[in-house]
Amino acid sequence: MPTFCRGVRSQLTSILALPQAHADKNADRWFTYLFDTSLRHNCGYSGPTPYWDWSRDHADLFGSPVFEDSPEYGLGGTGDCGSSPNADCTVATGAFSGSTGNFELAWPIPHALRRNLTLITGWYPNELPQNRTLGPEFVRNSTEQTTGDFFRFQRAMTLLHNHVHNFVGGDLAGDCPKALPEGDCQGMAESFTPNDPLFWLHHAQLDRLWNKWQRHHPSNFAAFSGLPFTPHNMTDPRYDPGAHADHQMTFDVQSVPVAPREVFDTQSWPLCYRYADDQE
Ligand SMILES: [Cu+2]
Repeated sequence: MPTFCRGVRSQLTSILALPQAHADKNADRWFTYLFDTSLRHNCGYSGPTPYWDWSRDHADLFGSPVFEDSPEYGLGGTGDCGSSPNADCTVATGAFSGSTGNFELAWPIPHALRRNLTLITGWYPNELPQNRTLGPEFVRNSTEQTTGDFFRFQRAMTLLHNHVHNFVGGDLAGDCPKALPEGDCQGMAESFTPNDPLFWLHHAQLDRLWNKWQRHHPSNFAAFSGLPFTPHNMTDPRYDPGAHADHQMTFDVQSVPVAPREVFDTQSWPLCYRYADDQE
């Protein structure tokens, strides 16, 4: 499945220059779309856009087929984090294995893909174990019990979002490469989480859930507010009371700004895609 494509890396880095892109649903949709478009234009990719429905694998996340060892279709498993002092969780199996030499990451320093699969419990107080939160029940409640309330839906998605990043660890969790002094990574973690190709499968899944929520009830479809994680804290720099459906989001120097309203409907221009399990 994954074909190595030179040039995408640099494109990606420029798409990535925006921390905001990681924070909310519509930015996510456009961001994933830009990456997908780049794969098609620059690499000639013409297949479907994959997503990882981790809720199906929640009972045994470690055994999920996405982590298979096959160099042809497997994304590889966890890395070696402890066999020697230099071990840096480098992924040694699957298509992106460091040993194949055809997948080298450039940012924040040249390094091989890293993962450190770890099931975290008690990350937040009074919280269910990570793998239960990622299960179908929580997902169903999030999409079906939050009608008309974008903020509550967004909060549930943020929790799911963070859990997967943290479970996979390594690049996806923004762990600093060992070869770089910890201080040099300060504030940069988010900028290299997309190093792991799994990033796109995870974000496509979140986009799919937003789409599901939008179609669950008419009052959800265009429900959007720019409020991020902490609405009670007005000093949070991520709090943007001015954000609304027509607010132009700028991404990078290469792409035109886009307003949330333009990406509400995945099935119309400019997006034009449909999820395989969408109702006609
Ligand atoms: Cu993310």
